[in-house]
Amino acid sequence: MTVRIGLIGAGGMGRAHVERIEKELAGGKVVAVADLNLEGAKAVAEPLGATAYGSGAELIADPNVDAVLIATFGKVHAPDVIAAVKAGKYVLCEKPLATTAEDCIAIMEVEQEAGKKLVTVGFMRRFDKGYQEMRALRESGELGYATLVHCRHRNPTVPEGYTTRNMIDDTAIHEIDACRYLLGEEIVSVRIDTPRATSRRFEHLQDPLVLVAKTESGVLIDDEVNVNIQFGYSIECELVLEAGTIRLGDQEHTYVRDSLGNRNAICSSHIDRFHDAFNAEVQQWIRAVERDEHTGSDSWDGYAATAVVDAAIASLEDGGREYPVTLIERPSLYER
Ligand code: ISE
Repeated sequence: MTVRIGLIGAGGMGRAHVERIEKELAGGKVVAVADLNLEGAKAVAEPLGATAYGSGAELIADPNVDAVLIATFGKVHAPDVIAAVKAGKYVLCEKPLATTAEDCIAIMEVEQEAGKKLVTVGFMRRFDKGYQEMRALRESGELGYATLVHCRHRNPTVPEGYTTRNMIDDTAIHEIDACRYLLGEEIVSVRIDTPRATSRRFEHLQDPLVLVAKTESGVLIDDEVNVNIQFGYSIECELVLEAGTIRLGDQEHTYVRDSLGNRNAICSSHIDRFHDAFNAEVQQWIRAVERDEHTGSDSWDGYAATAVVDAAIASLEDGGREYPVTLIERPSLYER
């Protein structure tokens, strides 16, 4: 069976997904593309022989669409996710699931009414071999239990429309989920520290910032979010355990050694840095849809991460005070 996919969002992320589905993955075909900018949707749809729509709602209602891939901005995700679930269609929604915990709860409610998990949240780092090995080694217990996680999330630059809020809900949300995944526990409190700002930013941004969080067992997480670092896209993560540390490998495939020293190329964006992880994630989703199964992160993961985001934003607006993260009771649909 070929899974007929409807893509909502014809921007950079959406186009990268089309490219992988058409050229690198098996079992899926993009049959419809929607974007509020209809011309943008047509530009992506026409070469594929797909139908273009000017809204997510029309695409979701198309009977030729089996499953929906959402790659729009986080703040417009919720209505499309809810409509897709109500239509009984599997959804792979790019992170964040929604930009408020309230919207994530609304999504979980319709999913519970549907009676099965239909929503996968695009936390692609869970498909990165480095993070997977880190988690497996921690779980083995060989190095004792975790006490700290040090994370660094550096982007070369961001566009003018990107806000300080986005540093948390669009950028740090990756580490929030990655730490939940690595540690297997929830985050219970968070604060935002604001160091001296870089001059290489748009005036309206508070860049860099550091998110400091604590988990149920007391593990301390620090995440440097630094989105105008100029030199490239750079993700670091070190898990500190009682008897050793585990550091995420870098992005290199080869090293050059010459008169200038030892070096490897540096990625310029998440699309190349996590290319293999994205492929693994989308391929697994297509295979699962074929079998009428859920895969990957679920709406609870989307909700729990956004609840941390909400508390972090409250901290940022309140001079960096520590805020508790309060979660609703986990509905049985999402029990592990
Ligand atoms: C973007 O949406 C991503 O998901 C990238 O991984 C992240 O590095 C970037 O800051 C976000 O804006």
